Amino acid sequence: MTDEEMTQLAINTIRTLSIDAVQQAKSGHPGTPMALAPLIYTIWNRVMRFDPEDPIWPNRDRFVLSNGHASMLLWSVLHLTRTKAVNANYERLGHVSVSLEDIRHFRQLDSKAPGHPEYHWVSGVETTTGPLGQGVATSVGMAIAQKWLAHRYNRPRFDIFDYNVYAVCGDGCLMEGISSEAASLAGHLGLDNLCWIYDNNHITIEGKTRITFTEDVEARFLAYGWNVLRVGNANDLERIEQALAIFRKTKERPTFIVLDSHIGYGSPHKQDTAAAHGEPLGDDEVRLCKRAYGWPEDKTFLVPDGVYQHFAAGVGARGAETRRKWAELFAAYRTEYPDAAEEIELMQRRELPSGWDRNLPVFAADPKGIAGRDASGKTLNVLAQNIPWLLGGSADLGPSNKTTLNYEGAGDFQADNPGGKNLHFGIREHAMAAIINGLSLSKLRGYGASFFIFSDYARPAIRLSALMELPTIFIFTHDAMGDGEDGPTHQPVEHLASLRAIPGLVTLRPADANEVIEAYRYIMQLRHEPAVLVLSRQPLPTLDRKKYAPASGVALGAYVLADAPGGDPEVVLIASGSEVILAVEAHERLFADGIGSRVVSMPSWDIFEHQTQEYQDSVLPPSLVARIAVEQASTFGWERYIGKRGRMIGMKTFGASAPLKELQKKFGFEPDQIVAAAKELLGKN
Ligand SMILES: Cc1ncc(C[n+]2csc(CCOP(=O)(O)OP(=O)(O)O)c2C)c(N)n1
Ligand SMILES: [Mg+2]
Repeated sequence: MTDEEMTQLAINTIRTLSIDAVQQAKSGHPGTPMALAPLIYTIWNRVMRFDPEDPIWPNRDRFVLSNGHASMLLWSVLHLTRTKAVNANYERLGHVSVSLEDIRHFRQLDSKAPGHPEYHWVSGVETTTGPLGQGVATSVGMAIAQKWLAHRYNRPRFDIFDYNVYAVCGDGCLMEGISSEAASLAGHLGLDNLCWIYDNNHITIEGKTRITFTEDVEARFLAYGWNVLRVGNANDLERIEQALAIFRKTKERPTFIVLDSHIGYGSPHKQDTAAAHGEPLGDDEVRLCKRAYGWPEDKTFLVPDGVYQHFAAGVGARGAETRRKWAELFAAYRTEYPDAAEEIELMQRRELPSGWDRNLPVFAADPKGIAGRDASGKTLNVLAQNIPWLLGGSADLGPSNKTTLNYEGAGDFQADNPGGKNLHFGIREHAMAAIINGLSLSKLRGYGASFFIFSDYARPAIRLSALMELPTIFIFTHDAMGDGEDGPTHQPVEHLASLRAIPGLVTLRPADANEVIEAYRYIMQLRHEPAVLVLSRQPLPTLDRKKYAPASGVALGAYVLADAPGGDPEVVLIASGSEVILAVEAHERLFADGIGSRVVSMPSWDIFEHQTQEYQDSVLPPSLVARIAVEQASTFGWERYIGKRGRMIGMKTFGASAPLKELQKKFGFEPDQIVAAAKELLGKN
């Protein structure tokens, strides 16, 4: 067999595995894998530096399949390259990541060939994709990470980090706003390590793109500052290879390759139609496709002789050699630069450097207090100095969010200063959150910030953080009605409830400056969960921790802050954030009136629910049914803590534009109103 024939056989193996898997599953997306098999083949077998033996080797090239519905491309190539599995402790397991059995069970329970690429579930998947646009936006974070890592760790003769990032996307990805945000930023930053390949097939689910998407995409990317290339035939391997070679030589600009393709390539009745996008071809059409490829029509899930070896000789050999050289390089680097090498190793395991929490501030009791965002800014500035790879920024609200790192040498990340620790995302919350995911997937500790109200603009990517189990950090300030005069457009109501509903996401709303520090202490130690920190704009009194319980209770999610004498309260007041101080004042007044109450500070439902039942019952004794929750947010969900007989002082409407004091009065967030509710509940009014 000639080389060319072998290559064609390998490409058709990707095609037919994809076709057979979709047919067997009776669902899935065959058309795009049929069209893009040559592209995937070329990137993987001819270009990428990826060692199937170690899919988490730090200097591997990254591959992102942003059009995640074409997942069979990835399952085919991971299988054919015999990529090995690793576990959550970053140990190599010896067996293959995606077996032929998995592919036979495409989209079935427990198969390592699920419907869409899932990071964490299948080794070799660099990021979860499926929500269109997320993959390409995340790839920008990966490219930023490479630039930052190279700047910090490379030394003369030691190119420890010099990998490239490849992302494949379709019409859907490019229609989604997030990709425009991300492409605009990538162009601004001149990320020449980033290559997007656009599957220009003129088809989406509803038909031809001429019904919705007729702009000049190439001109748009040129305007973003990208180098734009075009390959007019998706089956032309030499042209694809050439375009990828141009990418690798291009400096100071990311590369955008437009690849003209035919969805369902080879299918006599479905090629170039939307019907090829998202349904099985049908038995007859499958036969006709196989005939067109010169494939045995009756064979299913066939991997012809020589195909595994062909991938082993391509990406396998190149990857092994590159990784071997890198390992040698890194060994020498470790001798010359032991501290830098140790940082790299810690980072890979998501561990913290020793002394990571030294010099954290402690705030003395102060009735005037300090805003959550200010306490956060002080804490973050200390942590970022202790943890070199903690970096991030805001979507243009740094001065308001107090997330700017202003210590000497922190610097701004820009094309000409890739070592800067302040990222400027511009007003692009959605891309920001995806980029934070990309940083985290590259093992940096990334944070992103905005007003809490705009968490909505970032939410789809935050959700993916949780799905991927990434320790990302989102810092949202102006957490309730604190920006009073800005009015209801800027006052979050349902946001806490909505984020609390995301499985695995740790949402924290601290009550005072010391709770902010403890929240950070908790967050920094997370390795597999994202966290959202919800902070006040306005000053909050710093509680006297000699009088009240220590703020370390934050690590338990909720804790008894103040209690009735003898620990035998008639009523419990549960609050988070800025409302905790109101509950404390109500508690003091109730005490003066001879009513024993308990104040529970509850910064995090999620953390609290992970405590033992015994602890939870000690904070909220089941027999104590007189319960009042106070939170400047939607009442939605609080029933679980206040029970049928409890009261909730929360928001059932949007807020209003007025000074905070007036809003607090109007909506019931005053100690007297809490006292009145408690007395009413106890029948003592
Ligand atoms: C954010 C988002 N919206 C909608 C979908 C549902 N969806 C999946 S694929 C698709 C069409 C995508 O068209 P294109 O990217 O051109 O893919 P092709 O059919 O060409 O492979 C849609 C609407 C999705 N996955 N994500
Ligand atoms: Mg398309």
